[in-house]
Amino acid sequence: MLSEQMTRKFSGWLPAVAVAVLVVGMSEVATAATPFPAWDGEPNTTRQGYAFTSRSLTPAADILRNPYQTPVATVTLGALNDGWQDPQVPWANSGVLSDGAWDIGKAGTITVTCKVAATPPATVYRIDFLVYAVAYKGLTAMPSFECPGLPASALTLTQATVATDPKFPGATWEGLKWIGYFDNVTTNTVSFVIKSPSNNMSVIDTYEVFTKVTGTGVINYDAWALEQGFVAGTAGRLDNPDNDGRINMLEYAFATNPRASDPGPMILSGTAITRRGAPFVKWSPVPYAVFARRDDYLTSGVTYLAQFSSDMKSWTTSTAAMTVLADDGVIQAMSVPFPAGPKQFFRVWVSVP
Ligand SMILES: [Ca+2]
Ligand SMILES: [Ca+2]
Ligand SMILES: [Ca+2]
Repeated sequence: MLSEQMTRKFSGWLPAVAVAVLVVGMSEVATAATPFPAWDGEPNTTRQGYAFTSRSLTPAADILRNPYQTPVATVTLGALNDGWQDPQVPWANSGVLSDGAWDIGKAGTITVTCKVAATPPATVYRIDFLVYAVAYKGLTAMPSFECPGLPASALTLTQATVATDPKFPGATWEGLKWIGYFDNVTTNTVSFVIKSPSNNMSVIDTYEVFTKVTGTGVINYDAWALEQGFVAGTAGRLDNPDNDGRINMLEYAFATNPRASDPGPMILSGTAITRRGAPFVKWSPVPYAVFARRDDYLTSGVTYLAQFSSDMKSWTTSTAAMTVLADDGVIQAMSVPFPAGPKQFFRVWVSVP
């Protein structure tokens, strides 16, 4: 006979695993100082680079590795544009390598649309990307970047000076690197848009797009944290910026919102998860505990241990068969039966690499 006394304790530990982020910096003749993603050249990746050596508004890629489709680049000129910057014209801002550049005016755009996989996926997947542009910083302004379908907060920008302009003291060519990713994607075509400000023009020298598809839709903690747009200093696994008692690594493990207080338990309606949240206990038809487990827990390395105790001192990891009650595409509601005993407590241990 089971007592209704129970507790749910949600604990986390950090394993002694260092998470290393490798950024490989290389330079290349065609596109000065391109910061390559660590995964460039791996299977399921593409690369398309534009140096803008002609005045074509639909330039062909100067560097191309995309087995799925020839990408389409479109230059749309905005107000007060000076158009293509010819290397033969004195004073033109023709680029770091003097091979041509586009002054796209105010609110001008350069869009690259490409396939990142041969066909739309049968199951959801994830698209990582790195976009790199070299733009002129003088009387013109830095462009912004938009990836339709992604909020700006999902993008990380790094800016570094590539070269100075000897003709104009103080003017520079700036390298702008944006990284981000889509998850739960069901399309194989993505657009990448660089845009000049509405009140100022930009000159774009080079534009490169790298993509990588991951077939399983795996999202590790660091990628998840990047997508959340955390305020600096609150993205750690043990941080709890929304003060709801659930640290970030558990928000990740249970797929709850790390920026909104949502301390309640998960709610199921039939086989649907109507609210994500903390584990809960059901007493009929037999006593069992239910907790959220990420669909990608195996490939993302997250460990969940369903543990029971009769005294809250000694805990035993359940080896009973678990049942999937529901799946919303990100998490599964896992059911684990209570062991026999007059009084049993339940907790979930979570480790996140
Ligand atoms: Ca150029
Ligand atoms: Ca929290
Ligand atoms: Ca929360």
